[in-house]
Amino acid sequence: MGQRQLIAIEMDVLAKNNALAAHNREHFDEAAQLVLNLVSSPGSGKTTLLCETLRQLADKRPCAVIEGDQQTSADADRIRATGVPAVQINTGKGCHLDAKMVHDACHQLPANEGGILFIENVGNLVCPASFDLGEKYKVAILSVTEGEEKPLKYPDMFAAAQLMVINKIDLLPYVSFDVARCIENAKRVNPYIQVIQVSATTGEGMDAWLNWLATA
Ligand SMILES: Nc1nc2c(ncn2[C@@H]2O[C@H](COP(=O)(O)OP(=O)(O)OP(=O)(O)O)[C@@H](O)[C@H]2O)c(=O)[nH]1
Ligand SMILES: [Mg+2]
Repeated sequence: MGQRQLIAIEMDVLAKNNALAAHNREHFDEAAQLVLNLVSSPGSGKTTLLCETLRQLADKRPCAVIEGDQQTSADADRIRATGVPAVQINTGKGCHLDAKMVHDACHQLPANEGGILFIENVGNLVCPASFDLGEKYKVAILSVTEGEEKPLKYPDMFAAAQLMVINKIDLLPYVSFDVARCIENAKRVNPYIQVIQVSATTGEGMDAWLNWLATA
């Protein structure tokens, strides 16, 4: 297959996805739902942060979660253990969620009028950047064990995100990670990106994250 044909197919796939994402967004707006697309490399702490967030938030505001992973229902099980409804999507060979998968998953969740729908994307700093799911914001999670240069190496993701959450700050005394440099790097690819520093395991910084959610 020639390069031109490949580009045409890719553009067609993205155009179809964008149309479905717009449809999702209409539904989310009608239901006054805040929808966030959590993106990161594998293991940055998305599910841990979500579980802690739900423990603190779910009795104040209706919440639901869509989990995306290549295989297993491990993350959806962790979410359900907090009492919050969750749907697991397994993407198999796929490396990202798309708008159709999210659309179908929403029909398996209870109504969530005025609530928050968290979508945990497949752990991957590349592909999920290109696929709109209909969310209001992408939230990029970066943990301090990954290196402060990641926003420059994977700029599309940080350019697409409204917020960068720097997670695992409890590990800062043990790793070589320059927080100021990381923020500088993220702002080079996205001058408007907001930044919050948290530890999902100790709870440090959770207030700032919960305040951001309250006003998002
Ligand atoms: N020290 C420390 N460890 C954390 C923190 N947050 C998550 N972890 C650990 O990091 C590992 C990965 O956490 P997960 O929440 O599964 O990460 P994830 O981003 O959901 O991973 P995938 O879904 O596989 O992409 C687990 O061992 C967590 O306990 C944190 O704030 N501090
Ligand atoms: Mg996870």
